[in-house]
Amino acid sequence: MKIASLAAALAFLAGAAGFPAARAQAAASPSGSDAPLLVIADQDASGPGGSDMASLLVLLQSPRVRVLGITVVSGDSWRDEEVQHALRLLETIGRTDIKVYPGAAFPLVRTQEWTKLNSDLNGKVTWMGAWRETRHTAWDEVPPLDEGAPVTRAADEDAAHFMVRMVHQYPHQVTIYGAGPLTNIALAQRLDPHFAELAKELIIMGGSLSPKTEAHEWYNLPRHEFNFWFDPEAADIVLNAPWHNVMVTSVDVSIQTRLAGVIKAIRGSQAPAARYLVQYSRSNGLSDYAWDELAAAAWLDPAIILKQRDAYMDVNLTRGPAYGNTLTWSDYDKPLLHHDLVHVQTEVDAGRLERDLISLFSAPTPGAHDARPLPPPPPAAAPSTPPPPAAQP
Ligand SMILES: [Ca+2]
Repeated sequence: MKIASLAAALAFLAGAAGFPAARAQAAASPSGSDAPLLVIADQDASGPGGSDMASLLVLLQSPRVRVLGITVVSGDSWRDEEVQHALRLLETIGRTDIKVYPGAAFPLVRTQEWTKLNSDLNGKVTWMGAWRETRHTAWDEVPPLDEGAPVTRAADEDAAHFMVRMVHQYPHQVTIYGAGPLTNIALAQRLDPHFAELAKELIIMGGSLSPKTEAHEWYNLPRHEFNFWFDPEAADIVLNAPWHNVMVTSVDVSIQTRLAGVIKAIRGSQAPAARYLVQYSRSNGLSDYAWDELAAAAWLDPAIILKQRDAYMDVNLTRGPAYGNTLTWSDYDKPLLHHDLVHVQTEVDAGRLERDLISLFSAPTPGAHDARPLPPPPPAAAPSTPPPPAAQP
């Protein structure tokens, strides 16, 4: 791994004004200074609204980004429903030219049944995603969507094969953005051991180090984070793959943010992205942290991040209370097993993030065509399904 590449250094130096940082990244990339930033958005695309969808909009709304495809993994919800939400989002903003690739329906090893038994023995987990007790549909059952069913269909190719194909087609140019459980990315790495080294970099929302919060999801479990927890073995595979650069948005930095101001500021915008987010806003108090939005926005504008630390990172694979917890080491105490340093964001400029998100969401969607409007909101326009307090979406 290139711990401090020239591109990253240029990006941070240039990031003091607007969005020039990522242009510096592009300038140092093989694709040239004016080339779009190529990204595959891997997401547990629950919806409508919420962090999963908003983060896709961060990428889709940037004129400097070319989203090669959206790959979907079970996590916050089940894959098949998430695929439908992603398709409907693309229809809403008029970007049905971007395909949605279904990925893993289940984690590699962890099961819902084992997890339930483990919680009875070792304590409850606040956010269970697709496994939450309030969800009663089967994994392959798609309930009616609040935003209406999409008219487009998912791609025939699966997520992992698509990702492998793209890094071979655009070697060292594709950023892998992983904002769900890392199952799809792990499968791609196992399909083709050259996958990680052929990618440009990995951006992930995952892991937790020492978040300053009294929210019960982390107060007694500071190393717990949903994406790593849901598929620990996948996270282990991905964190041990030979990436050139890994940037981690952890719980520590996400909980320094709030999205209520963003939703308030874009409420008057007629842009399809803004109208979608306002209509399905989950901004209802404690749970309006920027999770995946922060990972995406900080990739585009590294100056959002005020501090980061380098660490060796892995996931606890021991079946027990700590299964799926984040592990980190320094040079002083790291194990003999091979690990590469990752960059963990630790402090955020919340005001700059808010300004960037408002600017992106309230703008027309680049490359939009034949947008399919949302159904009108119900008379008592309230968020459709308020998430549990402080749960990580
Ligand atoms: Ca996610």
